[in-house]
Amino acid sequence: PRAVSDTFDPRRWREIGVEELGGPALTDLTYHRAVDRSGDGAPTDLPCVRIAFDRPEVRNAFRPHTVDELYRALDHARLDTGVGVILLTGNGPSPKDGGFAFCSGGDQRIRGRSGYQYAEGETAETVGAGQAGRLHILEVQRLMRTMGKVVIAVVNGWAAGGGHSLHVVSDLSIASRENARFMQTDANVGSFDGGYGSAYLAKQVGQKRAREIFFLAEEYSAQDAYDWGAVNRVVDHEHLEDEALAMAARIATKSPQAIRMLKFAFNLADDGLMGQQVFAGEATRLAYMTDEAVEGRDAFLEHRAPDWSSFGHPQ
Ligand code: S0N
Repeated sequence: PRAVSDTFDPRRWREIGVEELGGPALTDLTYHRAVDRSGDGAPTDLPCVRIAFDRPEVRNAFRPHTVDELYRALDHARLDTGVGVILLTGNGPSPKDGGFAFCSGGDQRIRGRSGYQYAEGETAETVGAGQAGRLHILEVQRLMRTMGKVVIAVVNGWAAGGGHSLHVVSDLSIASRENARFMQTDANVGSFDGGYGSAYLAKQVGQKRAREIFFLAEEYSAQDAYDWGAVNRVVDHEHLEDEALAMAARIATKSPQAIRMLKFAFNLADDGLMGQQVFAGEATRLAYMTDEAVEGRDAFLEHRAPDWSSFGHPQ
């Protein structure tokens, strides 16, 4: 594949095309599967994908169409049982000025009074009423949060506004020592993420620090983010994706079920009843695998009373 960013090694990836993804070709993102090309034959897939914002000329700001594509790619990765880790990052640097960005949040050029218009050039009047003014980046946040796979934010440049929130909601974050920069600009532009972007950030860095990050909207570095507990690792820019792939490979050596249950356990208390629902759904799925649950199903289908006698009452 073509090199889509300065940290991208084409030998380590293959592009996931529309025949695999389904639907129209991606315009605002790139989507790749990690591969092992060390053997003699065809490359073999590794359990990791790379989803990257591909609008470097606007610091990888997302428009509604970008968000639609992000949801599609994330859900495709969720459904692929061969994938355990999703790297979320930004392509670049910008061809205009060489600037680096992970994501700078909502595209302010197309923000209407009722939210974000569906596409550049369109207005609330030219799209269907149900499509105008959506803030469906929050649906993406929920998908990242509730998918039983590990999402790693690979912060190669600016993480600002809604881009900052995407890093916050990711399970892990790795940041470029030289180019990652963080700023929560929501209050600069009269926009606010009152959900995970702020309240969950406070869980990570503490209330005073989170309020400072939002109320002052000052720039902070990868090292600051590390010191405050907001990123896991700070690495040299040139090794950023190597480190991300190494982390993904290490996670791939772990029990997928344990990772999934742990992620939902970490989420549970902060996500309230929704967190309990997601965790409990997994408990039910595991219970279905027991002879006891099979007896309950079979008894119903065979029109007889269930016989629980061989299962006892666990201590
Ligand atoms: C990222 C910043 C700090 C980078 O500064 P730098 O390096 O000086 O570059 P610039 O010269 O400013 O930018 C280069 C070019 O890119 C354009 N551009 C940058 N960001 C955006 C953007 N977000 N939208 C549109 N264009 C952007 C610049 O205009 C420039 O273009 P040219 O060369 O043509 O002039 C700096 O760029 C910056 O501060 N950017 C804005 C960051 C921002 O305020 N983002 C929006 C914040 N709000 C949201 O994201 C809301 C998101 C949302 O949907 C939401 C809603 C409800 C609840 C939750 C959320 C959520 O947060 O997820």
